[in-house]
Amino acid sequence: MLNNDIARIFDDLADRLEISGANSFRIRAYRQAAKTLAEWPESLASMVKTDRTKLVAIPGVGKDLADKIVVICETQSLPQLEEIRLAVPDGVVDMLRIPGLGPKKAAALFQELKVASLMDLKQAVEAGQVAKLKGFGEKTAKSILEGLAQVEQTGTRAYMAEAKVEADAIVEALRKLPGVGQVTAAGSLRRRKETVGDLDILATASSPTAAMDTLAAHPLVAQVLARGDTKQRVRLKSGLELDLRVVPEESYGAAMQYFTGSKEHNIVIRRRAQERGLKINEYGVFRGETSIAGRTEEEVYASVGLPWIPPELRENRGEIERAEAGKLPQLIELADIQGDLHMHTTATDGTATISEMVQAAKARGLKYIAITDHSKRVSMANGLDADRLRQHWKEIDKVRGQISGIEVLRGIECDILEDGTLDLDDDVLSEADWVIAVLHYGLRQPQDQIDLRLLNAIKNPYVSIIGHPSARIINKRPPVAWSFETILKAAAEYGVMLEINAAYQRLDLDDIQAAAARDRGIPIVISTDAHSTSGLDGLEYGVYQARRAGLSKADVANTLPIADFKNKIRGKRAR
Ligand code: DGT
Ligand code: CA
Ligand code: CA
Repeated sequence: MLNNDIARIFDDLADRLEISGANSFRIRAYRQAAKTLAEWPESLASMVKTDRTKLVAIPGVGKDLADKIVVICETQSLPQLEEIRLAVPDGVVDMLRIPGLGPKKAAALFQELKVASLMDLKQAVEAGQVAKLKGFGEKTAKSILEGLAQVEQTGTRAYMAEAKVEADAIVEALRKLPGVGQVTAAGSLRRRKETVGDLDILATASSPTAAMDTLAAHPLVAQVLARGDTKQRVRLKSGLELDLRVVPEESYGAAMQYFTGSKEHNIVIRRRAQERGLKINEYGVFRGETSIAGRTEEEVYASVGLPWIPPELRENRGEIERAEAGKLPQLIELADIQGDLHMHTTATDGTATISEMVQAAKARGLKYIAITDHSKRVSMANGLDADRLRQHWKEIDKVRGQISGIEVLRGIECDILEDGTLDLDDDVLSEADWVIAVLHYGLRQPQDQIDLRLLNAIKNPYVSIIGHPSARIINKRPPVAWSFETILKAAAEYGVMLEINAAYQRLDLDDIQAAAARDRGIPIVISTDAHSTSGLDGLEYGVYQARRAGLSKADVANTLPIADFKNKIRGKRAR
């Protein structure tokens, strides 16, 4: 049981309780616990084994929750969840994935129309039943139908970050096996796509049978779906499916190239091979019957006249032409990042104090950070008004004096209100070192209003950056209806930076948008938006997205030394 799996059970429980109309206090407690547990740095399963009395020391975890965590770790399930599952079936919970369809509406659909799956829902909308339901109407029915289409497109893919944790565990288990040589996760995971459909693991092994047996017996695996001599497909307990292919040493590079994809990239590579009288497949590169390459990916690319191409770029978005011209970018790496400019503390909805966050950032080798708690509009997260913010900054100053070797900027994550004004006045914003402006509310406003809000923020002299600019949540919430071009132009003109928010459910800007921003000369900042000390480890996901965007170190402002970074902020204010 990974912490994420445990967190998911509490989230699931909260969803079902909410649909069944339970006490909102309990629901909130489960949700808050899910969030805390997902980010908890220690393995809960090992805590249960070694010292379960420590569970209650986790913020928001009382005796009742601690007992539940123990039961989950010991039985892989929770009786309360199984019980409520009978009253609120999975198909009803699925409906919550539709934007704008909350627990109350899901409950009404289930109780009044017996809608118990997305398919039922579609039929009910098409039969006109939903529009007639009290509290729904034509407009809601139409937006549900749009939402259904969106869920069908994106709903079933797993977050790459979650899939990677599982893939890493399985790769490691296979590597330990005697007779196993190389093991790598290929496919969309290796390309660091934000979501993955399934996992594709490649290995070399003296005994494919032993490798497949090890996979089948792995604790993360729920079921073997198919098995051949060198190939096995399994379903993990998380629901994700995984293909293991055992390949010969001399084919390893060819198999990696083939199964890393993308399909679109590989089509062009295959065409280049044909033009050279060669044939490429997962076993190697062949001239007639003779294999001329296949042991390494470098060999495979060299056989079609190309340098090795980083997996993150393999989407046929111009990388092959760039490789041919010797113009592949030197992609940014995690080690290039010197600062993290977006994080929360216990002052609002974080779980660690200022001092703990600073220590944790320093321990991770960061040279500077910005503490950016919420502004007052985010009342659910105990957002700060001007007085509390000034008090909070004093606390930051105190910590600055106590911890050396890392610079701490006094920041704020300031909401851009529905009418386009900022949640805090200029006089207090002018005292900040770093102001992140963000959209949190009114995300369904029409394009004109969204653009107006973002433009107002960009024009404000004290706003340094727009955080999670599109406000999307992957698989859950679409981007705002902005005119991205308009926003880019304004950001470039006013010297406002744009964030790649590294939270793996956000990754916002996305890869294509970040590349467009870079093309306009807009500095990108990759930040974690950490709500806990372990949240600071999420930087890697933002870096992957930046690499997919083709960004180099020079395109990302928080690779700069602090003095240069500060000059960029000052430069903006001077304009
Ligand atoms: P996913 O799983 O939907 O996130 O995306 P991928 O890219 O991992 O796709 P997947 O798992 O279907 O296949 C892994 C890679 O294997 C894919 O990127 C390219 C290669 N591949 C799979 N099937 C075919 C095929 O029929 N033809 C070719 N050329 N390549 C294939
Ligand atoms: Ca895949
Ligand atoms: Ca696959």
